[in-house]
Amino acid sequence: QEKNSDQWPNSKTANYDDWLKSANKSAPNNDASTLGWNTPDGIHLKALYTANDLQDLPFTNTLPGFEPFLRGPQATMYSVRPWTIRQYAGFSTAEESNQFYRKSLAAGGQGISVAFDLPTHRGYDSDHPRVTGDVGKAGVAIDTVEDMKVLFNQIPLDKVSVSMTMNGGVLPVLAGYIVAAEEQGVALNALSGTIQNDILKEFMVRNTYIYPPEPSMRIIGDIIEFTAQKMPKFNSISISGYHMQEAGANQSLELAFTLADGKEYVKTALAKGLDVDEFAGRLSFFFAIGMNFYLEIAKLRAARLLWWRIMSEFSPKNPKSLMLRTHCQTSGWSLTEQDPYNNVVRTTVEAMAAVFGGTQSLHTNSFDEAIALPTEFSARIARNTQLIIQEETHITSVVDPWAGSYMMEKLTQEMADKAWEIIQEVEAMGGMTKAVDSGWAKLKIEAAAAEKQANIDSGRDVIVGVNKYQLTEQDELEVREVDNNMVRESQVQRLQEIKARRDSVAVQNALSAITAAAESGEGNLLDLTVQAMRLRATVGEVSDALESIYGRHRADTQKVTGVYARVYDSAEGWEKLQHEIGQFAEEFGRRPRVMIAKLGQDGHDRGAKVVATAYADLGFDVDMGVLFQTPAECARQAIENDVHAVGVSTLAAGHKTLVPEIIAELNRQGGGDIVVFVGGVIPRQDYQFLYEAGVQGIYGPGTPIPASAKDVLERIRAHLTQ
Ligand code: 3CP
Repeated sequence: QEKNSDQWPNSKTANYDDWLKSANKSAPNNDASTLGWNTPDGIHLKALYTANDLQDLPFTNTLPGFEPFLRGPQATMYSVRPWTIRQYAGFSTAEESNQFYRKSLAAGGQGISVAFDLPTHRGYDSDHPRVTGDVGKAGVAIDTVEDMKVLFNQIPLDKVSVSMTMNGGVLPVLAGYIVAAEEQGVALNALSGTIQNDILKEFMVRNTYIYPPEPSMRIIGDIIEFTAQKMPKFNSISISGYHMQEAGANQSLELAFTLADGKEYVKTALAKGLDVDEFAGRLSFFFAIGMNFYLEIAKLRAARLLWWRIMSEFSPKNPKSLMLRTHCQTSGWSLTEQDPYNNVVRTTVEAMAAVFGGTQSLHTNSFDEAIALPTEFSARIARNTQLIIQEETHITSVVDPWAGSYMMEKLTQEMADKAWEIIQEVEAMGGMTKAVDSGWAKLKIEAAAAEKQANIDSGRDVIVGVNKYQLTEQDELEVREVDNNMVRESQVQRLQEIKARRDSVAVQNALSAITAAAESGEGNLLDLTVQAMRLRATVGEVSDALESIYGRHRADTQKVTGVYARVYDSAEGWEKLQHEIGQFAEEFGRRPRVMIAKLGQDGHDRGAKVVATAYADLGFDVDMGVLFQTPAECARQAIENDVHAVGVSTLAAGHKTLVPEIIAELNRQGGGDIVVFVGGVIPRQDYQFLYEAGVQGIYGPGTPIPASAKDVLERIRAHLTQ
C-alpha cells in the first residue's frame, strides 16, 4: 500500500550503542570512542556529540543580553550593530601613522588602534642611547603631546574611538592623548576608547613593563579612578590573554590567567575605595583567536560565563559590571613566513571563530605580519576579510548561532570548568600578583610553548607549507621597511625644538610633583601627568620622574627544562644529535655553550625561551641573556661566560642595526671567535646583509629547532678546528 506522500516516513531510531558498533568498524583499532582530538588543555574533543551531552549542563537555555551573558553582552548583538573593525597599526613617525589611519578609516575601518614603538613602551625618549635600533620600528614613536597631536590630526576624537596598546609607559601616553584631545576642543567625558593598561601579563609574557609589580599596580588603580570619574565612555583597561596565547599558552590557560588578572584589577580598584559599579562596566578584555576553531568559539562563550561568576562575588548592582566585553585579534603566531598567502585563509578562519564567539571588536592580521609590518596591500586584504564577513555572508543576522549545538554547549562548559580549576589554583596561591611574582604563571606558559613547538617540530601538529606540503621555491614578497635612522633624527629634532620653546621651570615643577606623589602614595598620578604633558614634558621625563622612586624592574631568567625533550625525543634524529653533542664534549673538554640573547627593547622572548629549553634538553650549556641588553652589554656577558656562540632572537625589526653592532662589540671586546647566529622574524631580503655583517646562521620562523641546533653545533666545531 502506498504511503501518504505528505507525511515523513518513519525513521528507524538508533541509540548511541548502535552508532558505536557501526563506528567501531571503521575506527582505528576498532575503537571509535577514542576518535576526535585530545586538546592541549586536556579536553577530549569527541567525534560525536549527542543530546546526552546536554544533560546536566546548567546554562543551555539562556538569552543574550541577560545573565549569565554566555550568549553575548547585547540582546541583539550583530543583528543591530556588528563588531567594530579595529585594525592595530602604527609605525615610523606620527605623520606617517596619521596618514595610514585616515586612509584606513576612509576605506571601512571603524576605530583606531595605535601601535607604539618599543622606546615609548619602555618610557624612553627617541634620543635615549639604549634605543637606537628601536625608534619607530614596531610602532609609532611618541615623545610629547606634539607627536600625539600629529597622530590624531583631522581625526575627531569625540567621534572616533581610539584604542592604545600601552602598558609600561601608560601614564605619559594616556595623558598625551587626553591633552591632544583637549587641544582639539574635545571634552574629557566625550572620549571613547580603550587603553591596554594591563601590567600583570607584561610580567608574564609581553615584557614591556617599566616599574616593579607593586608600583605598577598603583598606576593602574590611579588610571581606573581617573577614568571612572572623568571619562565615563573610556575603557580603563584591556585585560589581555592575547599575548599569553602568542607566548604559547593553550586556550584554558589563556582564559584562566586573563580572568584571574581581571579579578586582581577589580580588587586593586576596590582597595582605592571605588564602588564596584563605578568602574567594572568599563573593564574590557582582549583574547587571541588561533586555529583551534571550536575551542576558540567555546573560549569566548566560557569567558563571559566565568566573568559573570567572578564578578557576582562582588555583588554589583549594575548588570554591566557582570558583562565581559572583548576585543579579539587573530593569532600572529599562527602566521607563517613560508607560503605567506596561506595566512589570508588562516586569518579568515580565525576571524570567523571570533565572530561566532561574539567578540565586540576585532583585528585581523595581515598575511605578511610574520615577516614585517603590513603593506597597504596586505592591510587592505585584512580589513576586507572583516568587511566581507560583515556585509556579504549574513553571519551577523543571527545572535550566537552555535547555541544549542551539542558539541558547542558541552565544549563551552568543559572550557569553563578547565579554566575554573586553574583560577582556583591561582586563588590558592593568593591571587594573580603572587602567581606572577613567583614566576609560576610564566613557567606554566613556557612549558606549554615548549610542548607545542616540539609537537610541530616532530610533525605531530601540521602546519601547511611549514612542516608539510612545503614549497620547493618561494617568491619574494614585497615588505614595508621603516628607515629607523630617519625617524630617530626627525624625533630628536622635534624634541630639541620643544625643549627650547617650553617653560622649563614649570615642567620641572610638574615632574617633581609626580615624583613626590610616587613617593608619598598620595594624589592621582594620571592627573599629575596630564598637567606635566600639557606643559610639554616628554614621555622619558615622566618615566624618569617615577623611576627615581620606583626603580626599573628586572626580570629573572628562569627556564623550564625537560618539556621539549619529553614530547620530541621519539622523533628521528634526536638521539643522534644528543650523541654528537656528547662527542663534542669529549673532544673539546666541555659541552658546546651558547647564549640566547635578546637585544634592544624587544621583549618578545617566547622564541628565545623555547630555543633555550630545547637546546638545553639536547645537551648544550645554555645561558640566557638579560632582557633589554645593549649589544655592548650582551657581548660582555657572552665573553665573561666564555660561550662558543651567541644566538640573537629578533622579533621587532631591529636586526639590521643591532646585529652588526653585537658583532662589532664582540670583536672590540675580544670575543671575535664567538659564532653569531640569528633567529626570529627576518625578511629574506635582509639575509645577505646579515651574512655580510658576519652572521653564521639564520633560522627563520618554522625552522625545526633540532635542525638549527645541528647547524650551530657544526659551525662551532668548524670554528674550533679551523
Ligand atoms: C554595541 N552596542 C550596542 C549593540 N552593540 N547597543 C545596542 N545593541 C547592540 N547590539 C553599543 C555598545 O553598548 C557601546 O556603547 C557601543 O555600541 C560600542 O560597542 P562596543 O561593543 O563597546 O564596541 P567598541 O566601542 O569597539 O569597544 C569594544 C571593547 C573595547 C569594549 C572591546 O575595549 C575595545 O575597542 N577594545 C579594543 C582593544 C584593542 O584594540 N586592542 C589592540 C590590541 P556604550 O559604550 O555606550 O555601552 S593590539 C595588540 C597587539 C599585540 C601587542 O600587544 O603587541
